[in-house]
Amino acid sequence: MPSAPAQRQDASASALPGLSLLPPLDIPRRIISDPSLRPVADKLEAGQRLERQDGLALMRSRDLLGLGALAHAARLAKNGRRAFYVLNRHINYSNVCVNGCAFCAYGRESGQEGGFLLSPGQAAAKALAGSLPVDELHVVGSCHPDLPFSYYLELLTALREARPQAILKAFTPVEIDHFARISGQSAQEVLGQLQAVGLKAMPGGGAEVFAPRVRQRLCPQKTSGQRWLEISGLAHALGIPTNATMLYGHVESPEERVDHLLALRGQQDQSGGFSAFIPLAFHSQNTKLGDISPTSGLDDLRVVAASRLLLDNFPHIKAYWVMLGPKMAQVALNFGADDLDGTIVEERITHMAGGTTAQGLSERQLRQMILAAGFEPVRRDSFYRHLPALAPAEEAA
Ligand code: V47
Repeated sequence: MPSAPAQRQDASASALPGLSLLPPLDIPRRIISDPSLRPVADKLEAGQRLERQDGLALMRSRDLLGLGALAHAARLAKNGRRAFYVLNRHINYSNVCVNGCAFCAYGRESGQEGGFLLSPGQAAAKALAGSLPVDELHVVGSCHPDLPFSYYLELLTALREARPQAILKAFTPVEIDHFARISGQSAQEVLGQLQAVGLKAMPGGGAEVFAPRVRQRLCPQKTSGQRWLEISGLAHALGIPTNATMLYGHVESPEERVDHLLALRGQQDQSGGFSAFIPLAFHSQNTKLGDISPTSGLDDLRVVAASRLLLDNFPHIKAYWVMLGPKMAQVALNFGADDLDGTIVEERITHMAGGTTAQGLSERQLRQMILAAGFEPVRRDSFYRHLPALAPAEEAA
């Protein structure tokens, strides 16, 4: 197995990767049985960009093997057989939130039982727990009704002091929008101040589905899709790479999914700073949408595959093992995904909504999952710079 380069490269070189679209792909056509996927295969073979109707054909198809054949060809062209993971730790600083989203089991109103808030010192103590290295701190919380903007600057300062080697990947565009409102500053000013105290990258949460119809039903108080995209673009202009997500499996239609992905692709054409796209499978337990059934395996893999193919300008697609479950995440590596996310240590958002996966995984477990699925594990940092594995070499299970 080729080993990952041990040297870190210059951060600015890889923070905003140039946009590379898909080259003409070699498609094993005999695997495709759904006739509606043939025009998609034609375009991919010719190196042409997919359009809305292609996205709809993908998002509606039940030809799982055909979807996999198309997406895997795109994955091989983008990332070969590499499968990335990160030694990260999630820090949730608060769940007290003004938004009250119907899909969320994590948020609490002010004064409601189960609400929590960590002081910057308490968050730093969490970041410091454990003896293993942490390459990334993934910091998200809520739109808190009372905290001043200075809290967030103090939070990042405390985390940076606690774990100076870890990259601070913090705050979704929704939180940035909230900070701008409470501080009376522009989103650009807010981002600049956070960057000055150590913000290096941003997670992709809060995107949900951009369609106003869906937002009106699920999260009418939340930042609009247009503003979410705008703030992502502002971060990119400051050299802050960000991620993007789509929460699927609730009230959205195939058209609304495809339009969400095309809006992300359009933003990436303009600002170029998205690193990874993460499809998020809806978990309904303890939410106001508790009667919605879990997503099917077919749908999980179809969304991963359609994302890989439509988001031709995104370098990476994550199969987030917490929401998919480790087994489905392994399979997703053959359906376009090239990243499993990471060690995480403590996860709240999915688990409060009925998620049954472990709280965290060890590096060894992540590497074994990747090897057993037939891929090459690569430890990465938040900028996808390769890092040497901690664990000794293992055999595939
Ligand atoms: O913003 C909330 C979603 C997101 C539920 O950028 C739910 O690297 C499912 O964004 N069922 C948080 N999903 C998670 C997230 C994320 C995770 C891993 C990596 C990255 C990254 C980002 O989870 C929220 C929301 O969109 N969410 N409630 C639920 N009941």
